[in-house]
Amino acid sequence: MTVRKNQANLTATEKKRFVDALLELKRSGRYDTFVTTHNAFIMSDTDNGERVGHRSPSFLPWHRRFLIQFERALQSVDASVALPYWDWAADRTVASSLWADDFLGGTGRSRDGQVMTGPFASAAGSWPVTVRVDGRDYLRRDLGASGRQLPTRAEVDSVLAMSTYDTAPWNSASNGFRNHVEGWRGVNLHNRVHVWVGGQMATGVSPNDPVFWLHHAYIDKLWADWQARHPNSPYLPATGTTDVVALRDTMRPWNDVTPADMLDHTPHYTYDTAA
Ligand SMILES: [Cu+2]
Repeated sequence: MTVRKNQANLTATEKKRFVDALLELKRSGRYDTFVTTHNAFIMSDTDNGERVGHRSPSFLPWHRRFLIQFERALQSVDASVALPYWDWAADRTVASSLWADDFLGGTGRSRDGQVMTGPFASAAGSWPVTVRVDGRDYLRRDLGASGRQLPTRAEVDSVLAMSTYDTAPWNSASNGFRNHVEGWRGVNLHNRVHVWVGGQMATGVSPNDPVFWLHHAYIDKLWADWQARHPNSPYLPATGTTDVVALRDTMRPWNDVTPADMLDHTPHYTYDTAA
């Protein structure tokens, strides 16, 4: 059974096996297919057109399915691996063990943002950035640049308190839990974390940085936490809405999975906490 753990509680062995599985997916070319898929959706999801992966109600079920697929790929390399999650409201500084040399490595150097430490540093030779939007082929970060702050626990709790899943017009202008957790409106949780990390994480090719998966695993957990807090609040919209994935509509690119299929995460994985 897959148990997703807080990254802060991983053992040295768990970190090494996770990193080694990432490096093997990268070496085999499978990793980059995930980067390509994510960027294609970032580029095509629009507020007034068809929208599936982002700025829409299906942001949460789409990323849940995307992470399950990625986690299965990791497990095809090492069956003991599960995606860890990063609670950025708790581990909120560059001194977090998340950014140590034995895990994801640290921030980029000032000259060009290049990550110089850890297994994903360009000089280590195992992490070429091939799916990219400019000429730079090295992983970049700018953790907490310009005094930016990660969301606080109080801000997370204010979003978890919202009882309505999503509202018309079902995009970046919406009220409700989904758009507040995604971050286009209000205190801004998910989007702000991408910006705080900087580098590729602040672009459409954000899965080039392995922290993408830990960030989204925590966003996914917040959805589960919200469901536990609001057991009578359904996914919305319930039925046919132009350009928007309703509860029982299939989602691209898989075309065999609906938001309804993704509401319960427990057939796929559980968490290390009761929530
Ligand atoms: Cu994201």
